[in-house]
Order: sequence, then C-alpha cells, then structure tokens
Amino acid sequence: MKPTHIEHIGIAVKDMDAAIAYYEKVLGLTCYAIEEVKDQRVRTAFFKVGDTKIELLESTDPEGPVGKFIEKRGQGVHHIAFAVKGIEQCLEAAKEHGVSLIDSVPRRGAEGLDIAFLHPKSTFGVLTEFCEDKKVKE
Ligand code: CMX
Repeated sequence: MKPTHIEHIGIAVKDMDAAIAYYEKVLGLTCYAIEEVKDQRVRTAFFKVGDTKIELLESTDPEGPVGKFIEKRGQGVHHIAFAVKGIEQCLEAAKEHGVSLIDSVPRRGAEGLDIAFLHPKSTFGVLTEFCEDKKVKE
C-alpha cells in the first residue's frame, strides 16, 4: 500500500461559522461545500489547499465522535485522511500489521468517498482515515 496524497486533514471546531471566517479571511481559502454527515453526527465544511483539503468538523451531538473529542481534548486536529487505491486491500494489509480497525468494511463518507478509520491507539495517537474516490477512474 502507498497513499497517493493526504486527502484531507479533519479539524474539530466548536463554532463552524467562526472557523470558516478564519480560513476565508485570514488564510484566503474558499469554503466550497458544507455537508452534514448524519451517521457521524457532524457538519463538515471543506477548503482546498493544492491536492489536500481542510475538513472542518462541527459536532451535531455531544455524544458523537467529534462532540466527545472536543469535550475530552478540546478543538484541534482530529484526524488525517490518506487517499488510497483499493481501500479494502489497504484495510486488510493494515490489519495484517496488527493495526486495530474501527471500520473493517469501508462506508460512505462526506463527498461520496469510501472511507474507513484506523484506531488512534494503534497508529501512534493519530486517528487515521483511508479514503477512496471510486468515481475517479484510472
Ligand atoms: N485522535 C486521537 N486520539 C483520540 C481521538 C482522535 N480523534 N479520539 C479519541 N481519541 C483517544 C481518546 O482520547 C482516548 O485516549 P485515552 O484512553 O488515552 O484517554 C482513546 O482514543 C479512546 O477514546 P474513547 O473516548 O474511549 O473512545 P471514543 O468513544 O471517544 O472513540 C474513536 C474514539 C476514535 C474510536 C471514535 O471517535 C471513532 O470511532 N472515530 C471514527 C469516526 C469519526 O471520528 N468520525 C468523525 C469524522 C467523520 C468525517 O470525517 O466525516
């Protein structure tokens, strides 16, 4: 397995509108999409920086993953997502190396990508995501 690039960096924020204003006004980026991912109990906002995106994450439920993260650890970098090809095989390879999988089967994430998370306890403290855009053909 070799990721092609960092697909996005997920950043947990308490106030999405205030965070969007910072990324637009201070960094000069443009928010091109806002999307709620209901099963993850988050609202997301996206910015492009070259091939990589910044994904802001605002919790819609204090008991959801981002709500709990902010409660326990505060705002900040929540996860790093690698773009991969053949996400199922990448998960299998990670598992063979002893990595604990949060998602053993990919599921549908924001922007229609197939996504799966690896547990931060087995990835040196960084919640790690694999992403594959199956709409993109070789
Ligand atoms: N990065 C690093 N460590 C994290 C973490 C994160 N994002 N979230 C939790 N942890 C740590 C906790 O601090 C805790 O560490 P300690 O035991 O040292 O205190 C440990 O992981 C276990 O945490 P927990 O509170 O017992 O477990 P949670 O119920 O909070 O679950 C996790 C943690 C990662 C398994 C869960 O958040 C998860 O399944 N995440 C994947 C899905 C997700 O994050 N969705 C939101 C984004 C969706 C999107 O991008 O669209």
